[in-house]
Amino acid sequence: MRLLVTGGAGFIGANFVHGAVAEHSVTVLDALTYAGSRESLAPVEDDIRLIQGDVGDAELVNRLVAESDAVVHFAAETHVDNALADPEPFLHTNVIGTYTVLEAVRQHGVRLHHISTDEVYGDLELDEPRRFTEGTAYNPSSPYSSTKAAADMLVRAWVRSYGVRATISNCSNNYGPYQHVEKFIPRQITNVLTGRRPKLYGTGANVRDWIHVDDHNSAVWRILLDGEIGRTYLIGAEGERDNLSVMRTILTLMGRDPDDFDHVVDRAGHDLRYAIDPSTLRDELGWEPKHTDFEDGLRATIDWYRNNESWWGPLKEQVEAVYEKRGQ
Ligand code: NAD
Ligand code: TDX
Repeated sequence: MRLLVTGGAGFIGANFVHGAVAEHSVTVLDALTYAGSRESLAPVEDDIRLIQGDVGDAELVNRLVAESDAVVHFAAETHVDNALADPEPFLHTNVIGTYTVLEAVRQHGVRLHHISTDEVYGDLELDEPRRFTEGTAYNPSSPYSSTKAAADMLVRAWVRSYGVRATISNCSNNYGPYQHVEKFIPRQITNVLTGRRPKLYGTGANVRDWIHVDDHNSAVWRILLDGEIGRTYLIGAEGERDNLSVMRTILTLMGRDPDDFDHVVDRAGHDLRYAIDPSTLRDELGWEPKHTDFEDGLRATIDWYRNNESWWGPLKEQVEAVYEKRGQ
């Protein structure tokens, strides 16, 4: 296939591209914002075409979509804390960017897979048995999740109104190599590696449902190849953990005292718990996650950050300076 991967220089997109080049011809469209980097695509740089550009640039997107058999749309502004500080880029990239992709795939009849998040469903209580399913009502809490929800709604409307051939997936929290050091797990690992104390928001009771990035991407492939047009699939690996436990596990795996971290100012409107019921994907498309041992996955991720300081080192100071200003 000739694949157009938007946001392919970001965390999940780059891991996706690394796995795609063996069998497919890949064009990456990425604005190379602070969150994207050429270095993330260095292992495959000779095998891909990387176009630096904005997913909201209709002329450019139209031209690239016309040359493609399928689009996998990862490009987004993704960090909740940044969205709280300045929502505008989230409106542009997540909403207008998705609209621009939809108009182009509509014009050229190209298959689209739209990447979304479980955060569109809002949050759950800690003790409720319910998990998110494909039928859960949208109830986003943050400027980030509301723009992702808006994008999902546009995709659904373009399928129904214009017959666009699209699928959507809503995945839980990813971890693994090439994740920006602004995010929870890489931030704590690189704090330890640079002699800083890790930072936990509030009490750390918030629960996230962790999945290894390779498992997310293997699910995306299942949906792209065999998913039913118009459908939404939830992706998760039954990996619920509270932030305090994850923090203590990282510290222990890095040979530190598990309580050697700071409690910092909590996030405004902080979603309490996310949890995905992945049974539809498993039962209908036969997908299974491979990285089922979270500690093993974390250990390998810690090793990756230890061995790739040249990738994250240049980003670290500035990220921590911004957090420090916010008291986090
Ligand atoms: P990321 O922030 O690491 O990467 C985003 C990429 O998009 C970057 O390379 C950036 O340069 C690019 N980009 C941003 N604005 C752009 C624009 N206007 N035009 C073109 N490119 C632009 O994000 P990620 O964690 O890899 O997330 C990828 C997708 O997966 C997003 O849609 C996100 O909502 C979704 N998602 C992420 C997670 C997670 O845990 N990280 C979980 C579920 C869903
Ligand atoms: O330093 C920190 N300390 C801390 O306690 C940071 C950066 C975060 N946290 C907490 C906040 C969350 O409860 O850890 C949890 C995870 O935080 P993030 O890594 O910012 O992820 P989250 O807000 O859960 O959103 C992520 O998963 C869903 C991605 O950033 C989104 O793009 C994705 O859609």
